[in-house]
Amino acid sequence: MFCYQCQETAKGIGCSLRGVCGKTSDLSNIMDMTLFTVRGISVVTTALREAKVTIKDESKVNMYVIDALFATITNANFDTDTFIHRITKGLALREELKAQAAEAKVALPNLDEVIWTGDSTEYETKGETVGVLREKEEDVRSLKELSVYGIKGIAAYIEHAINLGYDEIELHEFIQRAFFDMTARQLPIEQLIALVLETGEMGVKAMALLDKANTERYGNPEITKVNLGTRNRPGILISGHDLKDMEQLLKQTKGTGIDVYTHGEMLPAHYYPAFKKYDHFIGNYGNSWWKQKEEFEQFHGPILFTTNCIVPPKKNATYTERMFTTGASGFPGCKHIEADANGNKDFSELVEIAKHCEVPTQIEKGEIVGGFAHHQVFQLADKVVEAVKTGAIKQFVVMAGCDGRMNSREYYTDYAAHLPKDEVILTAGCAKYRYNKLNLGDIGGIPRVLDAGQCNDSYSLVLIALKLKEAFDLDSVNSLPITYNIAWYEQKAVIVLLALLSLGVKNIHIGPTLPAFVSPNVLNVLVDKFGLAPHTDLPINKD
Ligand code: SF4
Ligand code: SF3
Repeated sequence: MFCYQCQETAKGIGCSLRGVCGKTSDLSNIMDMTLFTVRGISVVTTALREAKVTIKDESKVNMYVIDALFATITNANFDTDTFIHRITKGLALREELKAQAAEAKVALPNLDEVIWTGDSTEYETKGETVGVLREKEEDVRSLKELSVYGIKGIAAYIEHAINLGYDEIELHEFIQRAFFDMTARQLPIEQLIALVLETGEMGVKAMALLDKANTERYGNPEITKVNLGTRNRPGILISGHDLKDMEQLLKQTKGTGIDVYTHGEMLPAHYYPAFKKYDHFIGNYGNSWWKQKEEFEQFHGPILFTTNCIVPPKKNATYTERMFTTGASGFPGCKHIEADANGNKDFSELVEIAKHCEVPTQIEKGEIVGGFAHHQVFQLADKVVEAVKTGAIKQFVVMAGCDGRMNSREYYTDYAAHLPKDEVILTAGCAKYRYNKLNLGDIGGIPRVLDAGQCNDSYSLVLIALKLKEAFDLDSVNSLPITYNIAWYEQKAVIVLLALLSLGVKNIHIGPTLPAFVSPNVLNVLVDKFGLAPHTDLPINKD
């Protein structure tokens, strides 16, 4: 195996024996083989599209690609069997597409991805040869993987939108054409850089699509106080990013005597008007994803993972048998809830288990405030602009992104805690857990930590920046008093970063380490062209 797609990769170089995340070598090879099938399918679909051939069951093919990519995101799915099933299904789909190409007399490139066949006993060995290191030239590999990781983030976001009935064919065509270009063509470095930026542009579109889906279905997020405590009834804990799952769980638990709590990235579900009507939707339990081993023990009730981040439970964990997965997520031994043909899921088993569980142990109490997505902030725009004009707010600091386990991430807590009192943090994603309980106060009623929502809601932060640019009549977002201090961990933060770059945002600082997959030459390009810098250039304010 070789994997270096996340921030916690071994020694900052790459995981080669076993993933720091818990991914085994055989699973990693099987995931590489899954990406091999995605490349093969993408080569054929793109050749068909270029020849103007209508693809049969196109949405089935598109969904296959999206799901396969999403499932390989860090901490989304640890279940090798589900990937073996995906590969078999993917190879069969590729053959169907090849038959369409033959019928329409569309020539296909003679690539391994297009012609290889084998049975499931061969997948792992084949996977060993088709991973990241198949590309020998370091800078080419670096640029390709930068695009691939961004595309994985896009795939995750559009899967949530598709679940809500929103889709854009342009995004699927882009993803598959990008894999075609990276597989069948020898793109020079300049074109690979262009592909990275195009990935960012598509990231903006994917986040806009998901924002539209979430807000049209559930209303615009609004300022909300989220309870951190518990009450005296058993509960179900829901984690991940999928709001359709959230909705279905709330509907199905209504009137059952079971409460619902969010964990990790599901916290922002509380900000949506449509979910506020459920009086058994109690609050947020616990903290960031990596605290789950301790927090799930104390929750006592069933836990539903709708997406990443899953941390493999310890062998003696008491909650493994209460763990459920759905969507692209999976964990061996945990029950997976499939959607029916209409996208409906049956969570009744969780409800039945919950009825026999102890009530959650209270681990915190009090409230936190969030819900500062674009619509809500626009309503406060006059107040915000006035505060900037009078000098009450001197600077905004965008601290969106992911959280992670490394001790070095305490930097973000210290950085936030010591920010000058006239600076305001704009956040989104699970990175917020490093400072969202610090009680940093407010500036004339504007809280100093404005949480827009999940990592995909970084889109809101972009809209807010554009609104401020307009309000101050500036030529560029780079003239605004905004510092970017982004924390990254997995591939959704990669697409957030590429989206910001594609919008022309400069001087973004990232940490707690630079990505292992960015080669020294590629880093030079990012530094020269965009002023990308490590977070260490933003020291903690010691005044
Ligand atoms: Fe290593 Fe991260 Fe890959 Fe897991 S996802 S194997 S920790 S690089
Ligand atoms: Fe967090 Fe896993 Fe990325 Fe959606 S839940 S931001 S790390």
